[in-house]
Amino acid sequence: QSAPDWLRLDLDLLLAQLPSRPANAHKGNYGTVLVVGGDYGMGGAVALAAEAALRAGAGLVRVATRAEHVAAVIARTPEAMPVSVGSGQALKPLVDSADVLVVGPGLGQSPWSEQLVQTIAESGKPCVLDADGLNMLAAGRVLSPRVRDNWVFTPHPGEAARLLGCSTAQVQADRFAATKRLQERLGGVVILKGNGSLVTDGTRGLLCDYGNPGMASGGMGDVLSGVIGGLLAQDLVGLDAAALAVCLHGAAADIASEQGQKGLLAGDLMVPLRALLG
Ligand code: NPW
Ligand code: AMP
Ligand code: MG
Repeated sequence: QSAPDWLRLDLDLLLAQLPSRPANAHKGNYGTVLVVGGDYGMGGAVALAAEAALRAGAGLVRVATRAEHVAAVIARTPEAMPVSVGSGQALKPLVDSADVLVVGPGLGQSPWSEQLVQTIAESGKPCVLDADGLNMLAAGRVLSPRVRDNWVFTPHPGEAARLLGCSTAQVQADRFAATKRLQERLGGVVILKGNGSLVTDGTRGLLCDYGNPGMASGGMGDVLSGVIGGLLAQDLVGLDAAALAVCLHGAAADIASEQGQKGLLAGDLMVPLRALLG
């Protein structure tokens, strides 16, 4: 696939395909997301992903993280349900009770992180793999996931370079080819993030040109992974969830940047995200 084959996404068309909620809807209709991550020093990443999954419309959101971060997640988003997990064994019942997993934001690459990712790889559940989840896969520290067709991988160019064993500059020199190669290696749906995020499931290539350089700040990718998880929990298929999520994320940042791009925070996307979903 070369650039002309990649379809430019339109947020309004994507939103028109989302069903509205029936009068008797309840939270059980909109799925349970489990966000896994937040090693020491990075509890904010899971807090952002969890809140974003709720803002994208998930019915329930749980968080598996370090004990040190539980109180902070509740303080930021009391609607989310954080649990401290010390091992892969402790994570298993949370994985079993979730519909969708969001794995990697702030996860780190410690033995603790490795155990958690391994439990997830063996679960067969739909999964958004981001950040350190991708880094551990690139480093060969995770067994091949049992099923990958229902996974969404969300590398930024640095993570993509680690997965492909090349430099960030080589990824950026031909982002279309890099995205295609990643999908061939990983399966599922791949999003190569950055200015003009690319999305493919190996059959269709999609290009998102929403978003702006105000998004070059910590936590933005963590919000995207939560939005994808929240949409998957509402039964969107992988490619549709990925396409809608990148557009919503970029468009929310465009709205939030009307007051200026410098100083835009990842948390500033939450309110416009909700407004866009209607
Ligand atoms: P270079 O230098 O150009 O070769 P890392 P991270 C590249 C968590 N966070 N265009 C660039 O490489 C995350 O979830 C927690 C071009 C850059 O130096 C992770 O778990 C937060 N290049 C963990 O931190 C908030 C690009 O990648 C390198 C690029 C580490 O994740 C922050 C940086 O990537 C963060 O989200 C682009 N568009 N984007 C929290 N509040 O808790 C990236 N690169 O080394 O993978 O580090 O992304 O910060
Ligand atoms: P991460 O590096 O994982 O925090 O992800 C950053 C997020 O912000 C991704 O969704 C990128 O696509 C987005 N982003 C960062 N910089 C830009 C930019 N200059 N233009 C558009 N989107 C950007
Ligand atoms: Mg990231």
